[in-house]
Amino acid sequence: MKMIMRWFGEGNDAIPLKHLNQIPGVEGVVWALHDVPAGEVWPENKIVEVKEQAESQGLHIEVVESVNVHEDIKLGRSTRDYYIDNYITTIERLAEAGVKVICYNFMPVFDWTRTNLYEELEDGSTALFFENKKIQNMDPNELVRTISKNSKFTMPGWEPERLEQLSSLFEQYKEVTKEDLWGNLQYFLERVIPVAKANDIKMGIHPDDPPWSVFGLPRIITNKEDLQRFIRLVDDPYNGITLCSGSLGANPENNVPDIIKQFADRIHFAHIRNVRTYDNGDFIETSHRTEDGSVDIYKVVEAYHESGFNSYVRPDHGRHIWGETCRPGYGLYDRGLGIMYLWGIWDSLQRNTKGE
Ligand code: DNO
Ligand code: MN
Repeated sequence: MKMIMRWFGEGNDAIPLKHLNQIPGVEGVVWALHDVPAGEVWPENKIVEVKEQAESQGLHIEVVESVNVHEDIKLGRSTRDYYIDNYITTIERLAEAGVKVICYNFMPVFDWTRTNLYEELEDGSTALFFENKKIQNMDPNELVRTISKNSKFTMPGWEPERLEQLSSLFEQYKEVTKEDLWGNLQYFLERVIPVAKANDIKMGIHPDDPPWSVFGLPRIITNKEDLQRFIRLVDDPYNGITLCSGSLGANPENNVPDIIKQFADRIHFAHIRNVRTYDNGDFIETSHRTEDGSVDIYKVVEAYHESGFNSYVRPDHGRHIWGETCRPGYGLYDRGLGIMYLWGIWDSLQRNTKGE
């Protein structure tokens, strides 16, 4: 496992790079230029700036999350070629800076969706929560207000300028079926994957979060069958997956360890976190420990280990603990604890395999 931590950039993340570097086994940051709107080319000087900041603290920048896909590409509008060209230029510039993996998603309008960013767990810690009934009766604008109001940081996927066009986006998606979305994804991949390959950058799609349709918008990367269809759209190792145990695990029908074993050679980036699921479709993010949630994190790590996985891993989200005030899901402490849990499992599996 190549352990990395997400970092939102100077001034946009309360956690100093130095602190990330102090977590055992962390070798790099997962980053993005969060102030560049989806669809625009990432400026070279800003890429170099992040590279220099990270490297000065002994951390590499080999994984980017996310280069967001412009809505016109997902909608299949005639302007998509312009945005795909921009995407390609960004890929080339990132390759130049030494980036090896790009994580992205193909979810219409919203990225991850939760109803409360600070739901209290039994021990007084707080975590991101999804309440199924609440979302079914909710106006999407209200959700946007809740999310933006509750965070002093810009939340990736919830950028105000993108969300200003909410009603017009919803109007446009009315016409778009799941099959249309598959077609638009294929169109995007057929142009982007050859460039990624030529630049030795592996693309990893992040599954939909939650892995089902929200607000009637189509969602297509939700389970094993979808992933199977996805990898065949462009059957090339550079067309890969960011396997998120928490996103897929929000649906109890998804057997995450099994999915990992099936797609191991196409997983370029692993997000590992736990969620506790409920029969009514609610779920809450918990600590990484298997006993605390519904995803068997031991078996998740074991599945990677058995598959000879040697790519990037991040602890994805964590709870807010020890009085930390920070970006929802991205505190230092619980993610640090998560990393040590993952190393604990990994290191003992290593020893057992070697018979030491
Ligand atoms: C949820 C998170 C996501 C992820 C984006 C990637 O599990 O990892 O917010 O960052 O969907 O594009
Ligand atoms: Mn994830």
